[in-house]
Amino acid sequence: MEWENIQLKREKGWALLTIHRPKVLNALNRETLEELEQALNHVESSDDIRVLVVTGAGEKAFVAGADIKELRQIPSSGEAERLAARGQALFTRIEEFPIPVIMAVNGFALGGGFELALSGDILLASEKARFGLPEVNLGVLPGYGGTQRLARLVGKPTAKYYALTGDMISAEEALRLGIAQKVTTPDQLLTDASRLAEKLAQKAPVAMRYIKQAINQGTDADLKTALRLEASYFGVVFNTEDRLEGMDAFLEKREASFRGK
Ligand code: CO8
Repeated sequence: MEWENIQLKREKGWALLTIHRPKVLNALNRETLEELEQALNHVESSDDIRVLVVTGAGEKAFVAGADIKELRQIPSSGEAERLAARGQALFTRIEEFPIPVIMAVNGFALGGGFELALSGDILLASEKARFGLPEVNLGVLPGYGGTQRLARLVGKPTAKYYALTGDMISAEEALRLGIAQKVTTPDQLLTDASRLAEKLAQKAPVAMRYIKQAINQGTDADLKTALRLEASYFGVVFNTEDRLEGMDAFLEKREASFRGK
């Protein structure tokens, strides 16, 4: 499928989604949000795509935020609130997406770009990646989930520090804070992301979907409720053909071949 501001490339078992507005460092305007939604619909309806990798076009930026030119022209606070809610819903959809989403952060991931990166499951960063919530410098606040997802990830004081100062976070610091799971050279980033995508594409799809759900939903609940949820998902996944295949493959000393059923 063809879009103006994003590209979707299918690989074997996974797909690469590139935000492609290099002239504005891949800033997210409404049209790009709409196209992202369409691309997610497409990926979700393709059974053979088991992992999604998201990156930014060019060498400089993942996504440098919401499109400030567009933000400047929003006519009313009601309209601003609606746009914030729309972006939040899109990023929540990514967080809850039924397949793993790997964020391959190649450069600036600022404002809405950082918020997009925080909605993925695994974040690989180039040494050149720079994360930050500079909205405070524009007189606004992070409106696509940044205040909440960053605080839940790194704790309230650290999230407040970065949201209040707008300071950028280096790749190394992001790794230390648990924002990034791995840092790699710029040249190696997409190779590492594709290797990881290939690896995950071999795992049991239904199990991966419920692992994501158990962690996402369980960490928002108290421990007892979360453990009940985990046991109930265990029961659901136990009922799949892939569970028999995985256990048989182990006992027969061969590679499992999962069908997502
Ligand atoms: N929006 C629009 N254009 C942008 C953006 C952006 N976020 N970021 C960069 N650009 C454009 C620049 O205007 C410039 O365009 P031109 O060549 O026409 O002048 C081009 O991209 C290249 O950028 P720079 O020349 O600035 O490149 P530098 O290497 O000097 O600087 C930076 C790179 C540091 C990334 C710098 O571009 C920058 O600070 N960008 C803005 C970062 C920012 O503030 N992001 C937060 C935006 S607000 C936001 O994300 C809110 C999310 C919640 C919204 C809720 C909805 C209501």
